[in-house]
Amino acid sequence: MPPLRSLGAAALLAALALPSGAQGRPTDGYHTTARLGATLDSIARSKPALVSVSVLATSPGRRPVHLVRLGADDKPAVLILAGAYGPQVSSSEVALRLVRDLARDPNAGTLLAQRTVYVVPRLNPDATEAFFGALRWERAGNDTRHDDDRDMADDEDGPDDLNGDGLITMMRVKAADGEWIADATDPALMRRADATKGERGVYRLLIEGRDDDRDGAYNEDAVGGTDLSKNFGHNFRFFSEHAGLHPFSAEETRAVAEFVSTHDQIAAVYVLGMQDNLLKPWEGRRVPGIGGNPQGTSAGGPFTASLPEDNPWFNAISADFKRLTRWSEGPASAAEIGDPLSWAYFHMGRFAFGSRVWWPGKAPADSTRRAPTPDPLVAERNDYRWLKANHPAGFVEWQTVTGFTIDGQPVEVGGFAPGATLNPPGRELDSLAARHGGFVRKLVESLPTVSAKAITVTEVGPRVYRIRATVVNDGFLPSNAAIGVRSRLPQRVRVEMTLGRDQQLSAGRRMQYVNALRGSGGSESFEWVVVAAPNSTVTLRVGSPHAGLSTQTITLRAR
Ligand SMILES: [Ca+2]
Ligand SMILES: [Ca+2]
Ligand SMILES: [Ca+2]
Ligand SMILES: [Ca+2]
Repeated sequence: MPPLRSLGAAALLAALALPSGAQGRPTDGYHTTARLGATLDSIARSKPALVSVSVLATSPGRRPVHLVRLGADDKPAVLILAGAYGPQVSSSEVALRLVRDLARDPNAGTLLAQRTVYVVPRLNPDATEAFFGALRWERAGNDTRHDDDRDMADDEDGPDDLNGDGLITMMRVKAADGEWIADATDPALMRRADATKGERGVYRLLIEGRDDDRDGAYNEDAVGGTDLSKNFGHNFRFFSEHAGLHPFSAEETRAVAEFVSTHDQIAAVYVLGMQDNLLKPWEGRRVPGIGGNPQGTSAGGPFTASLPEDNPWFNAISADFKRLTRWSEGPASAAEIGDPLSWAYFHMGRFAFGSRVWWPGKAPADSTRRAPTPDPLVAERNDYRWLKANHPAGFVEWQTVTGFTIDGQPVEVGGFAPGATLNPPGRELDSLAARHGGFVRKLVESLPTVSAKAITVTEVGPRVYRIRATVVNDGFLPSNAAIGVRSRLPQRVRVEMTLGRDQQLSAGRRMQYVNALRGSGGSESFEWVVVAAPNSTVTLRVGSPHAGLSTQTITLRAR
């Protein structure tokens, strides 16, 4: 381990220092993709034996999608995937800090000699640019041009900043066909009128901006093509907004798919994104498939729920997450539609865990403004009240725009600031990353660890030897998830006996596979009978890239 005061470490610390001066800008502490790349390079230069950075893909906007590797390239690995949903920049920032903190940690060397951590910190750099521009808005699509409204013109009507605050929020305007009303308890919040309660809509609620192409629709075709958090293969929705033409139509998502497909050593995936199965673990169950046929077959269609056999492991890792992060509740998972988390589990057969990264805390109860029960705005109300108390710039109070009307009606602009419920102030990113970092270490330590133990050789006759071995998983997680046993991805634990030219196998098999060995000592025993010269050797190779490979040379003599 080089001394901390080496030039490399000093450069590393300098590169990650938050910019001083210019206080309170929402981008303080956040990294543009150019700065992200420079910072990763600086970390890699300071720890060349431990960290390497490469470019996994180039976005349609010609921006690099970085891939970081920590540790050796051929050890059981965790893949951390962040930044698929553009507005959630916090995920990239946490991923960057996870790399930094692991590279700095003097104790990580031992762990990373046996394990690999791959990190894709920002899958959608094109969309993320909207966070850093002079005009901030929640942009989900990459730079692929797309004619959202199929009027033969691309990107002709995007949002416009009507009130000049540098943010794209919402606008509301009174209209006879409006479907929205201001909430009675918190009038800054908008909700759909509930006709079953006799409520009538008053407002139209639109994204802030003009009808640039005068087709009667507002901001119907902005810049931004494919939302990469919807472009993965599981439960992909054709023709849905920003999903892309087909699964993996985007260069960036295809690169992830190719990377995982060619890296059998990846045992688990941690997605920093919009889907959660750590605060609320997936509850696997058997769902009847098409025509009553079992799911996971060609007749029954794909799985729509995780497998019940995997429940204990999702529950256990969730318990680790809650204990180590001290989070017990958070926002609900976004729908699992073309997202990287469900793809990693259902298609790639990996244990896959997802966290929402950051969210507003719990707002204190307000006795003067009692919310209705049940509350149709339960999540928004909490976020609104929390932001007003802790980060008032996160909500723009409604204000009438001067000199702009729609159908003769005045227009008000307001609502949540772009990304306000997804990205904390920059000063909180280090401690946020430390929370995730504790969990990542635990996950890396939990990977399956398979080896051959209790190898015995017995002479059962002249030149005839019986070999016994027990294949044991000393890691915490099973050697394969139940979904992985079904999909045969990643490859199962292989037990391979290799003999010399003058040796013969008279019982047992040269090569066999183990479906799944549970963790914490789960084992299976094997036996071979070999005809060979005394004191000659055979080789026993056990394991798989994601659960560890071990090779033993066994000498044939009576013990
Ligand atoms: Ca168009
Ligand atoms: Ca468009
Ligand atoms: Ca604005
Ligand atoms: Ca328009």
